[in-house]
Amino acid sequence: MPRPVIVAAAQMGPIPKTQPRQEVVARLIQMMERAKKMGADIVVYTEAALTAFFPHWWIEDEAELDSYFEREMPGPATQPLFDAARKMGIGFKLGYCELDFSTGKKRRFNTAILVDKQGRIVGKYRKVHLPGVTDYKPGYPFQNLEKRYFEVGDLGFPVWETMGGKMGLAICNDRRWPETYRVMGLQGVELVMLGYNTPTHNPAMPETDDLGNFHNHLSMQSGAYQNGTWVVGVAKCGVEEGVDQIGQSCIIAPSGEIVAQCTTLDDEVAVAVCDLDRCKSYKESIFNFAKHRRTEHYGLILERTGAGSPLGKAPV
Ligand code: ING
Repeated sequence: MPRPVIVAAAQMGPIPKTQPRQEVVARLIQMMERAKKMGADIVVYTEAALTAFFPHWWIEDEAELDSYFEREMPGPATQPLFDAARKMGIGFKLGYCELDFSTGKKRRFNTAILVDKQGRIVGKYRKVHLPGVTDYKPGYPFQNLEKRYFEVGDLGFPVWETMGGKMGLAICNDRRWPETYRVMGLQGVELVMLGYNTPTHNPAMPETDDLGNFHNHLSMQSGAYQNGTWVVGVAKCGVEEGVDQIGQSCIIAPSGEIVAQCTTLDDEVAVAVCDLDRCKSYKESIFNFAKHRRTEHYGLILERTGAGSPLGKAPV
């Protein structure tokens, strides 16, 4: 029987690096109110939804770098978002940059949390696939220094039973890797929520610039179809601190079809009724992993081709 969850993709236009957190949170709440009016149960915000995407520039000063991170969640600037959500009875996924001191030393992560309709943080994910480099690239119009500013996520790809279904999180570059969806697919995920900051120009691979939007949707549509799950991908888009970023936030069905899409490069809410029961027909037929996957053969095939173990290191 149908299990509809109404999901809103809350796409964000640029966040100027001078825009105070409070003003950004007011933008998030405005979109939450619009989503609520459209009947949404859950609002999906983008990656690094509280600040400009600072990995695009070189930062020497530690205090400046830390100014883009949250020491607590919710903190004074984000508490109003949690209060508004609880008042409206709506859940949300928020991407932000996390300062963690739980191990006794300062650690920085590119993080996403899942908050239920009572305002409780039911899930946290830290970005695993960090693109870019650790050193400055002279001559590039902008940098990608995620490997310099963040540690690799240490929480895996969990799936939580909440708000009527099995839900998982990912962040930006994660969406390009099949393992991201499959590790959650093996846990029965029905709704993957992710955000992205993706420039229209890739200085390291300029020949693919005209394929940016295609690769964006290709990655998420494949992940949805091959794991029988809904996928919601939400952009931070438009020209942010001189970097032009793609939009086309979308909501994708387990069939791989895009059922809702943003069409501007600014704050915009797109909503769809996601019947989580539509996952079943894929999970129980063409992608019934128990019946059709042959993991015992993948190792043999890869050994024969000399490509190493299916989950191990790629050949150099
Ligand atoms: N950004 C980009 C992404 O994976 C990138 C990196 C840019 C990849 C352009 C390809 C082309 O969408 C983040 N933040 O991961």
